[in-house]
Amino acid sequence: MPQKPIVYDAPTPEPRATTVEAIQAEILERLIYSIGKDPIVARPHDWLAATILTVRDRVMDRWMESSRETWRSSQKRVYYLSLEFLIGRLMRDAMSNVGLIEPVRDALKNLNVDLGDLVNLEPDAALGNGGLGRLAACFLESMSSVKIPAYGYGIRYVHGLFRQEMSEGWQVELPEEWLAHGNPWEFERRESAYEIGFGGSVEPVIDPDGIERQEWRPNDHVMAVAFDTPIVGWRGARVNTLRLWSAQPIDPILLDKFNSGDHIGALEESSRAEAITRVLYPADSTAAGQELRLRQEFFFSSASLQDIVRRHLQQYDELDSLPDKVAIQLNDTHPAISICEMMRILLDVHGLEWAHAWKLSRGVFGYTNHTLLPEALESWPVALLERLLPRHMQIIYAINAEVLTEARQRAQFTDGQIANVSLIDENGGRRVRMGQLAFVGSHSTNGVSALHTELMKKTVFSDLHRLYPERINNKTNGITPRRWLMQCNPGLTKLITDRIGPEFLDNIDLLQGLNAHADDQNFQKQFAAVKRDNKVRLAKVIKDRLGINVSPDAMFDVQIKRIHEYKRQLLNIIQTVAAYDEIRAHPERDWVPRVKIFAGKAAPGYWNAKLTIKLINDVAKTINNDPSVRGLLKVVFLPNYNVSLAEVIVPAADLSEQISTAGMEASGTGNMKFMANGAVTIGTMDGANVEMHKEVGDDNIVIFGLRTEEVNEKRSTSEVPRSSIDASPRLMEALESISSGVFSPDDPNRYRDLIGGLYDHDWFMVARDFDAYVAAQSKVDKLWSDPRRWSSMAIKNTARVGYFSSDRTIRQYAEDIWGVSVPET
Ligand code: 26V
Repeated sequence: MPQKPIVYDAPTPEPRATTVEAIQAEILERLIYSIGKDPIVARPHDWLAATILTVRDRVMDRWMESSRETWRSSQKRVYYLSLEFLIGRLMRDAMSNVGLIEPVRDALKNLNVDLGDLVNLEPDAALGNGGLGRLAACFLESMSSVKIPAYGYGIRYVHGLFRQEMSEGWQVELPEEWLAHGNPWEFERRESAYEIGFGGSVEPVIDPDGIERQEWRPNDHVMAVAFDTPIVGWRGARVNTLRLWSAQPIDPILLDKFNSGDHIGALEESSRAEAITRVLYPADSTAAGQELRLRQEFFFSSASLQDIVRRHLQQYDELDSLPDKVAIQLNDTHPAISICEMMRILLDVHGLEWAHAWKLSRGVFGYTNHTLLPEALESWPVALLERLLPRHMQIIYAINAEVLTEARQRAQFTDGQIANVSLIDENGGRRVRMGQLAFVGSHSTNGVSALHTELMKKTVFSDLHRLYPERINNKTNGITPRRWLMQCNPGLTKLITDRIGPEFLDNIDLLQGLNAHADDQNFQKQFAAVKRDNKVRLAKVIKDRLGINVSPDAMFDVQIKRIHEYKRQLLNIIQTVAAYDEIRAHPERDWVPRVKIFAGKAAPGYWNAKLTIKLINDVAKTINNDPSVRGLLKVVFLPNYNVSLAEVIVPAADLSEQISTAGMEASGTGNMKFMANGAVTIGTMDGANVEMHKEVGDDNIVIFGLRTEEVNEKRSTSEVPRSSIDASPRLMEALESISSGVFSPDDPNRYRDLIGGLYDHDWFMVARDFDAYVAAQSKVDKLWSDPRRWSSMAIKNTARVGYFSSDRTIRQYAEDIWGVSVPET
């Protein structure tokens, strides 16, 4: 039902002035009238809030204009559903995108406040685990920048990803409090609140027109309340909305209980509701399987779907146009229950017939797969779904019946193939496979790099691919060049601008213009000088946080990402130990000084990952304190890796470690950030590394190791890793020193099992790839020893990063999946 006619041309006040004087006056005004602080007693957080409010004001007019424009022109809207948005800080991003950095800096200076200090005070919004969440954040920014009417939908977790501290080299998890000082960016929308049901029963009811429908009668309810954050694109192209849902009790004081004197009972009820959005699940490699996680998934899916359908009806007053006006992208399977919720709304609330609803629904959804690791593929016990979401379970059975009948009749599938495509996994206790649900409920299923997409077709989704051969497509990931080049590396941005002009700021492909300067000695020197400045800055962070001195003239060799066996931090640290042995054995040789920099969080329950962190710290302690190393090798583990820390480390990297076991990293996006900032990659033929290799050419990247097929072969034959260890005295020596306690004299057996795994199965090919990795590192040393060669490679990496812009990725989603036209500029 249309609620109220929309008036498109209502008056708005003049946009706020952007002069230094106007900004300065407004910051003061905000401080006094919005924060309630006298400038003479205001604390840094008060200045930060006042500054954010002042910046926010300057995106409001564009925000309103963007949404009016979408209403006025009846454009299709894109909804990006993600349980994670790893945003980091927003203030510098927003200021930079609307060109306010300089005037705000000057205004604050006049008020005796340093902008840099405020920027570093803003909490880092870590509502995500790693690559998947950061991709969602890059996509939001790109959708605004390329002018697509879009909404991000997610959860407003009270606690984002845990804060990592070190206790004697072990990871300790502490709760993170990003909302402790309030969040000036967000607008609470109490009027946009929806009831979310759980549990209860399903009853058939007869419509007035005699048709039987199903009605879900949940016995448990919570409210989803919207909090909106504006996301502004480059040069203010458009402002989209990130809408995050917060769970609140239906009636804050549950009057009946309250009146009957059960004050405590009423409050218990309210904390039970709020528990749903209290904390982000901190594992990104194993499906959690807890009921609370499923509640989170349904809670945010249902709220988002109700909101989307309400907005559509308000504008169009009918549902047939849904696929023409709405595209919903599912970021992995976490929001896949949305497909059932859409069907429930269409069937039970709006009385559509099954076939009609199914066609509309499938026309709307697209699904992105981000991992093929079996342990990360979500599935839920049928019994749990039946209890928590009985109507949705019925719908899953109905979808399954339709798909399996089609498989049998049209495609003549065998029993084995039927079992593969079924939404119900019958091995062990019966479970619903969310990947299969997402695939069959969408018109598009995409992978995130060329290699990953091919593997999807061959492995997890092979039979579904046979049944629906048009559905799988590739959309190689990207990163936003605004945050990951222009903002985090102003020195390099200025150098590039001086050399090829500022046009690349608006068309990142123009970085190609740098190719012509890659061998220009003068430019090489300037490029290296910028890198050195960034290394000096990082060296200071290392000194401040860890008390370790590192030389900015050494090669900064960096591996920063979640700690996981498939990412092989273990391979890197074993090679470090081998290098340590070599340096001591051959002090007379010409060693290239290196600083090995690690950072990353381990899932709290992932023992081998946590042990790897401890190993890195143990090795660091030994090597950094051994005088016979003469400073030629340093090892650094920077605690509490997050977006803000990445923004300091990435511009300072010389060498980017992208060394996952081939076939296991779906894409990687850190690899692209380093490339943009002129680091050389050492990597395997995995994920998007394959495409980076293609873009920069074999001479400008160092590739090593087993290819995907070789990994599969090794795993399927009886070949044992022992032979690679026996054949490599260097490896054997390093393994023996670690496993016998050289780095853990306080607990000599600490690493026995971890290293034992390499002799035993070596699932991740650490032993098998070791010699190739060592050879690749020697090649890196050689290249480094020729500074002109190295600079030329580094420059060419930056020059050729254009393909890995998330603007390109988003344009491809828009064209191939969403059916949204993108304006040329
Ligand atoms: C899975 C799970 C399982 C249930 C518990 C919570 C949880 C949270 C996240 C995930 C997703 C894991 C998949 C993932 O993060 N994939 C990464 O996606 C990046 C963006 O496409 C890609 O660059 C990385 O290669 C890929 O590992």
